[in-house]
Parts: sequence; structure tokens; C-alpha cells
Amino acid sequence: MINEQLYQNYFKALLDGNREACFETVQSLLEQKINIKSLYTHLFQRSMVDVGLLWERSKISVAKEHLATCMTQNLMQLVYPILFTDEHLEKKAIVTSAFNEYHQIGAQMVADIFEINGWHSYYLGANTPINDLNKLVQELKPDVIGISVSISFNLPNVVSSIEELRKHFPKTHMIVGGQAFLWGKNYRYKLEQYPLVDCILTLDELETYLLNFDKPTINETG
Ligand code: B12
Repeated sequence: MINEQLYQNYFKALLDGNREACFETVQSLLEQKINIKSLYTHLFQRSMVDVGLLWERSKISVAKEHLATCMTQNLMQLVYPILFTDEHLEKKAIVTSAFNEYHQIGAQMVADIFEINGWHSYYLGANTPINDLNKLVQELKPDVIGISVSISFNLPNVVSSIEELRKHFPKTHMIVGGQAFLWGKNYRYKLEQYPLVDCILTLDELETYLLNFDKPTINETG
């Protein structure tokens, strides 16, 4: 559904700040019942990574990067009506970006995938302080807490959050993800050693995790 031509036209419109053209592309894909994971990965994520590359090479300004980010976040709202159409389970997830982490689009996608899979998701956005996250977990008692981290220097904040949350909520499942793990591979292995913590890097892996969530593990079945 998203072929190369469509992607290039969308990407040009995004860089040009052409909200109408981007809106029409996304709206038309939704009318054709595009899979939301595919829309997120092949249009929104791909274009934001390409924006990052242009920014890194000083081919576009910070202002243009901000423009593309705002447009993408707004376009994601078009998916809203679809999030709640399927039957919902009695399962809750809190999804947030790590403390000092200002990248939030990935976390929002994760929250939406929970919702599409019938979970109630609470999406907190960027830079949530650890103590406040603790309080909200106390209040909502989610089945899963998801933490997103894009910048390598924020990886220690994820470790601190997990250690702090573990003290109070020893049985709550946690998932961590985000592109910081592409650079900080040793953190990935470190975090996976904590019980009930999984590092998940793609929306496909997330859906597999959700499908298997209530299934007993090999150890549990003996
Ligand atoms: C937009 C943007 C910003 C915006 C973010 C605004 C916002 N509202 O989100 C702003 C301007 C704040 C920003 C700031 C910075 N940024 Co920036 N930014 C980007 C950019 C261009 C796009 C990010 C994005 O939305 N990507 C698309 C999303 C969908 O991808 P994603 O986050 O990886 O999420 C996917 C998966 O990782 C996964 N996932 C993500 N989180 C989670 C969580 C869980 C639980 C699970 C299961 C899965 C999962 O699912 C998602 C869907 O597949 C990236 C380029 C890039 N490669 O992404 C640079 C990028 C991430 N930024 C970068 C940098 C360096 C910075 C700054 C340090 C710049 C500076 N000098 O100030 C600051 C850091 C601020 C901070 N403390 O966080 C670098 C990071 C390099 C590195 N090695 O760490 C990048 C890669 C730019 C580059 N070089 O190309 N940035």
C-alpha cells in the first residue's frame, strides 16, 4: 500500500510543511484500511528517521525538523477513532519516555499498539520523573509499564527507573525499547537480566509479546 512513489511524495510534503497533502495521504491510506503498524513503521517512522539524517548532515534546519515532528504527531491523531473499535480487555499499560528523554513519537506508537490489541493504555509522553511515574503506577496498577529511550545518555535513567519501580512493584511486567538500545547493546543484555523485564525493539515484536502475554512460560508449565 505504501509504495516508494507514495513515500517520496509524502516525505517531500512533510519537508515542505504541506499539511494538506500529508493529511490527504494518511486519510486515503486509512480509508483503504491500512494496517496501523505498517502506517507507523513505513510512513511515520521511516520519514522521521530520514528527517534525522538530513538534520544530522545539516541539510535541514532544526526548525524544519520541529515542523516535521509536529506534523507527524498531529497526523497520528487521525488513527484515534480506530484505536477503540475492537473489544477491550481488563488489561492496562502505562507507556512513557524515560526521565530526560524528549523523544516521544515511538512511545506514542507503542501506547497505540497496546490499545489496538485491546489494552487500556496510558501514554505519558516525554520526560517523566521517576517518583511521579511511581505514584501513577501505584494509582493505576498497570499490568505492564513501557519505557522508551532514544538517546544513549538516558540509558542509565532507565536502569534507575526499573530499580526504583521494582522496589515497590516486584510483580509488574516492564518493557523497554527505543533506538538507544541500537547503540547501547550492553544495556539491552543488562536489563534483560531483571525478572519480568523485556527489551522490545519493533512494533512486530511488541505484538508478539502481547499475543503471548498471558501464556505460561516453559518454566511455569514445567
Ligand atoms: C524528532 C527528533 C527530536 C525531537 C523530539 C521531539 C518529540 N516530540 O518527540 C527533539 C528536538 C526534542 C530532539 C532532541 C534531541 N535529539 Co533527536 N531526533 C529526532 C528524530 C529526527 C526523530 C525521532 C522519532 O520520532 N523517530 C521515529 C520513532 C517512531 O522511532 P523510535 O523512537 O525509534 O521508535 C520506534 C522503536 O524504537 C520502538 N520503540 C521506541 N520506544 C519504545 C518503547 C517500548 C517500550 C517499545 C516496546 C518499543 C519502542 O517503537 C517505535 C516504532 O517502531 C531522530 C532521528 C531518528 N533516527 O529517529 C533524532 C535523534 C533520535 N536525536 C538525536 C539527538 C542527538 C538529539 C539531541 C541530543 C540533540 C541535541 N544536541 O540537543 C536531543 C536530545 C534531547 C533529549 N534529552 O531527549 C540523535 C540520537 C543519536 C544517539 N546516538 O543517541 C538522532 C538519532 C538524530 C540523528 N543523529 O539522526 N530530537
